[in-house]
Amino acid sequence: MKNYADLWTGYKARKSAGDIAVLKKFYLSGGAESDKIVINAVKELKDGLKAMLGIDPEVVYGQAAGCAPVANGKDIQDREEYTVSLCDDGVRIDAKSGSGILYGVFDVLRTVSCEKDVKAVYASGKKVRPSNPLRMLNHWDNMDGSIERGYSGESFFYVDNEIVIDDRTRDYARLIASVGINAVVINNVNVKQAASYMITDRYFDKLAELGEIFAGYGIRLFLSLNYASTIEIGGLDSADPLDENVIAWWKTKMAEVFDRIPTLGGFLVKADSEGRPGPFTYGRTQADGANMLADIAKEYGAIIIWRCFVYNCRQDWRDRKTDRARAGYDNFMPMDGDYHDNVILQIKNGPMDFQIREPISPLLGGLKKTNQMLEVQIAQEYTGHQIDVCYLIPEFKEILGFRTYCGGDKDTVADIISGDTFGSRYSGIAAVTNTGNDFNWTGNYLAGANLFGFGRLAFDTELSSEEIAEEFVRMTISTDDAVVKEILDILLPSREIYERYTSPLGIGWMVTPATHYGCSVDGYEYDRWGTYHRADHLGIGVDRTDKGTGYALLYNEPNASTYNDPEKCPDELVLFFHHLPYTHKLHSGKTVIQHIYDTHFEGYAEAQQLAEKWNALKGKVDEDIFENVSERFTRQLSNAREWCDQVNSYFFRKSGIPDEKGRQIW
Ligand code: GCW
Repeated sequence: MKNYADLWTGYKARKSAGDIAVLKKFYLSGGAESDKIVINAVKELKDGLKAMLGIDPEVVYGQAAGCAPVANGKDIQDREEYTVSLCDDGVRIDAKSGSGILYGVFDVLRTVSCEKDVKAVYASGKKVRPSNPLRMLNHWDNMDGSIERGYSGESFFYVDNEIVIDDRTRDYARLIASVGINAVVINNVNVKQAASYMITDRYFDKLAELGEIFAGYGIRLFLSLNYASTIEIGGLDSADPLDENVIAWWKTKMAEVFDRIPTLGGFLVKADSEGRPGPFTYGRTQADGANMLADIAKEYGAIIIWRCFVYNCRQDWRDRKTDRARAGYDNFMPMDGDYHDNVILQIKNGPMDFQIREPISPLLGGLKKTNQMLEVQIAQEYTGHQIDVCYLIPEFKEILGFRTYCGGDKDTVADIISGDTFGSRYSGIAAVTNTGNDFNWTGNYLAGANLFGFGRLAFDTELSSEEIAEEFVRMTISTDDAVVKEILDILLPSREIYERYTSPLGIGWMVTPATHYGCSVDGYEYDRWGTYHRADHLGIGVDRTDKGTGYALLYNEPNASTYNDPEKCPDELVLFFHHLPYTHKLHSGKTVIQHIYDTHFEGYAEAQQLAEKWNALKGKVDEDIFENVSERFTRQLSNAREWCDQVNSYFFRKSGIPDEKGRQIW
């Protein structure tokens, strides 16, 4: 018995939709028959079809007889794209590489698993090109087995400072490859203690083995790097990126690392952030640090992913000039064009941190001459710890669809990170992952929708939140239409419901310090982290306009003018940008204070409705899944109630303005 769930690679028996005879034969072209990705793909295909439909398909390599190719070589521009089409006696998957074949196979398995009609889906040939070059998961796993911001058990990569490789590791590779992930960082960006030694002989053999397993599923292994390795493990007294000894040390080190871990794709670096070392210590820029490492890594075809999460975390709360939201822009924008071509800047969204609602980072659409990646978080650090259900794909869709007005037609965040806008070679999207060694991988079973959904969306940013959620539910919970509908009704509104019972109008924070779960309105108000709501008896919000911190003006027009003006600013972000009286009228027609009361009462009531919906599914879904989610809902409701009552009481006590509807406020 496995001690973990198979989730969407579980392949339970399926009803055949339409004529499935065509699934008895597959023509694969693109990858070499001996390519280990192709071998894994064929095994997956055979295992999957056998388990779901009892079919053992014949697999033929190369050109299929009697059916014309749908896509010719010219159309297939990207090595990972694939085309699935039908011919008289079978299905063909055309690709340019093993990865393309693998993704094509997973496409077919998904179709069968969702009980869709294979002939209808592939009748006119389905061609899919990944939207993003890099589709990455960032693990914040520590080598002692703990996970920073982990809400689903311990790490499955590490126990007691050793790397673990077992069946779960292999199944993890399958699981994430099946949704299109092609890169993974396996250690926390806060690289300390044993993790600093990842790039030493102590771990090379295991890392090489792990890299090979991932490579078998088209996934590149990456490591987070300690910027001050020269000091911490190298015995030097400096990490100055322009120091010759430092450069020489890294040259020797990287030669060794890439020799011993040939599949390694490169490194992710958190520098000069929250106590981590970086080039600022030596009076150098972020570009100096990133370029030094990138120039050395380039020889090995590797890349340096450098995070833009650089800000002053020792701020004085009395200081109203320093604005954490600005920090990424201020630290990275001035050097646009200076970062070398194998550096990618990884831009956290939002610009503050991963709050339930923030504007889009102005670096996206600001930077024009720099490779860039978007960073989101599916670990629910600020969004309910995988206790509260919070399907995040609608939020990611909003981010991707945001028009930056950086010039030209292709100006959305999706365009930028796909590499289309500025023609960049390296770009993409990363998520801080929500996995751990819990049986169901993600704590709350429904949080699996975020892991599944992130991969699917990163691969195809055109997919809708609804389509993705439906695939997840059909593949992992139930194919019964009525059950599917009920679960979609829980997942789809869950993010907005979470937003309603937590912090209002884009102000964010108000969370319990350190853990970040549960309400504490003033928890961070008089602290050093730069995260304030500035509420007094008259009003609330942070003035980020031209009269305040000037942050609103970092956007391209017309976004800058929209955000700068409280009359134009969208309601959901208005307190992020403006300090407003409680009596200020929103576009909705409500006052700020009445909006706070209404959304909190509604949000709590809606959370109760979600729980009721789930409880009505007893007996209709697997008992373990039912119990897992049901238990989480119990905790979600007490959390939502606290948020509702504490936020409403706090603002009633500050403002003295009663609720128009006379509901109970404490
Ligand atoms: O939001 C903060 C988290 C830290 C995290 C940091 C980061 C890994 O609270 O735990 O550290 O973001 O993104 O680096």
